[in-house]
Amino acid sequence: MNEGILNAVLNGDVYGIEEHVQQALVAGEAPGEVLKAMMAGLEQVGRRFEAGEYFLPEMMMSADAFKLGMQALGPALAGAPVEHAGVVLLGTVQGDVHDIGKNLVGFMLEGAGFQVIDLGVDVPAARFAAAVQTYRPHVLGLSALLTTTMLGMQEVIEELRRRGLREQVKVLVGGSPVSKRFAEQIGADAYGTDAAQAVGLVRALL
Ligand code: B1M
Repeated sequence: MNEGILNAVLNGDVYGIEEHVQQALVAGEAPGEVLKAMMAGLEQVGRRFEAGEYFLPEMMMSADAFKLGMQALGPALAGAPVEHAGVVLLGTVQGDVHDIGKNLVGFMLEGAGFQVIDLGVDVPAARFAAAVQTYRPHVLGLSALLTTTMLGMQEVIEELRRRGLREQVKVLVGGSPVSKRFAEQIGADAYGTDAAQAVGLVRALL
């Protein structure tokens, strides 16, 4: 594990992270390994936050460092472009501003050749439904990181039903508090544990 990269995320080193990532890539480290180290850093941030050692400002600096690291890593991780495989609409549900996981899912899907339309964060159910009507995606991907906001996924599915759109789109849900059981309960088509798996699931759904 690249400790320098892990610590750059953990310490919210927004000035140093890009250099750390570039150095690792130049040294021949696999992009997937660099990403693993960045994610391990965020994992530790979460633990420190739970333990009351980190507060919102530290968590935000770490999130910013992660995003800058992703920017530096992006081209290497994406690999060669492939043919257009389908359209995926993505977003984080209402009340939730966590977007790192969602962005990673979107990034991997784009790398796999899907066209990704990202609605961003804090997206109300009505906006998801309207976007399904407008863009006619093959798959709607919903992300939530809070136990409170994951309930918003059910609202999105209900809103799709109300508008007669549910059968037109497959719904994939994900995010750390979400489970396969929860996905089944709310009537989603699939549950993804991580970004790499999400790509396989989207392929399978199509
Ligand atoms: Co917040 N936060 N946060 N946070 N935050 C968590 C999620 C938390 C677990 C921290 C903790 O207590 N240990 C906790 C949630 C507790 C709970 O509900 N169970 C928490 C909390 C409480 C909060 C606030 C309420 C804090 C407060 O204000 N008191 C607040 C809420 C704000 C809001 O949304 N309304 C808040 C705010 C923030 C920041 C803004 C500071 C920042 C987010 C910045 C951003 O995203 N732009 C932040 C961060 C960074 C975190 C942690 C540290 C990291 C999250 C992350 O990006 N992980 C997080 C603790 C942790 O997770 N260890 C925490 C890395 C990312 C790659 O993983 O998002 O899980 P993840 O995505 C994975 C999978 O889940 C999956 O694939 C991804 C890649 O493999 N996946 C999908 C995700 N979406 C998917 C969709 C799919 C498929 C797979 O298909 C569509």
